[in-house]
Amino acid sequence: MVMTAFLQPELVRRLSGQIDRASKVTVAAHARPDGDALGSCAALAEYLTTCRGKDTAAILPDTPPRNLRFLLPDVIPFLFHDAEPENALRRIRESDLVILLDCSGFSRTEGLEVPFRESGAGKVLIDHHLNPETEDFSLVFSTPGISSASELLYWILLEMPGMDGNPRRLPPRCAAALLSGMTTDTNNFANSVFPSTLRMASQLLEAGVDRDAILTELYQRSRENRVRAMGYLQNEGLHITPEGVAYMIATREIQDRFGLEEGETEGLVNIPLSIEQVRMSILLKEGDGQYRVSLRSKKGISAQRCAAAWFNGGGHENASGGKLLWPRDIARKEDAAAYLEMVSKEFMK
Ligand SMILES: [Mn+2]
Repeated sequence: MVMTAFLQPELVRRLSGQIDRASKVTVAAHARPDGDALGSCAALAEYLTTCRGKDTAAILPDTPPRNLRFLLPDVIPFLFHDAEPENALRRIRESDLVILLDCSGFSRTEGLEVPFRESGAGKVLIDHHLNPETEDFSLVFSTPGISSASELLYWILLEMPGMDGNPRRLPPRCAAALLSGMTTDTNNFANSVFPSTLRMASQLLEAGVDRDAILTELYQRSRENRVRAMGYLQNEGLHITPEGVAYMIATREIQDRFGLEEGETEGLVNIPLSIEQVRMSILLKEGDGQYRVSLRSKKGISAQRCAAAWFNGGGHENASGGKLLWPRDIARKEDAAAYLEMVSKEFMK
């Protein structure tokens, strides 16, 4: 028996029953998908197709960044709402079961929030963020004390009928996607690593997953300009407040100068935490009418509370996200640095 303490067998039985009764199953995750969002969706889609024979599709609000596209299955449809809105919406209408992963609720699917909420499909949540929107779901797996949605899904799949807790029974692409999602969410085993996380990694390696190939895809295929942009932001763009908050602002101008693509600032926000006096790190990335905000904090400082109080967001205790809008939160986009200095004074006192 591999059951981990955070998983209730009764819930897994109910999930399995819902899968049995469904004919069209759709998996989904949050906007601007990261490795855990895409990895958990790809893994579950592979499982549902290969092991359960279900008509399966995945719907994501946005096209994933280039470095994550190796996770996309060959034959299972992955529909991106920004690229093919009609097909994505039709699929939601046709689905009789929706499983949302790596996402505290439908509000994090942005443009898909209302279509998902209005859908008559059964709805299941599998997630590891704080404060899940449980009222929208008939079945909720919510475990904040775990590395990733991919890890939570791993332990769920091992409890499914016929698996006998044996990871060798997972389809190979499913196993690889789970290890990929967990690897990115732990920042390659640097954060949010629990005993169960290392057990999962160990079991998947024993089952034959090629971790070196995954690392090559995730961390050794960057464009030169990405590294140069990261260097520029850490040099000219890094500010540290007297209260120990580091911040960087990737303006549109900087993004254009380096030709930065979606997802290419991934990981940057973690770097200032290596400085001794820095207790929290904030990265702002300029978009249309808003900055997207990433926050990371050291133990004892809650990035989650800061994101909720000042940046319209949330997530995990030490890793959160949000947004800063103008003219609502700040009058002009040029006021972002002054806002961050103010947040540092107010939040850290
Ligand atoms: Mn995650």
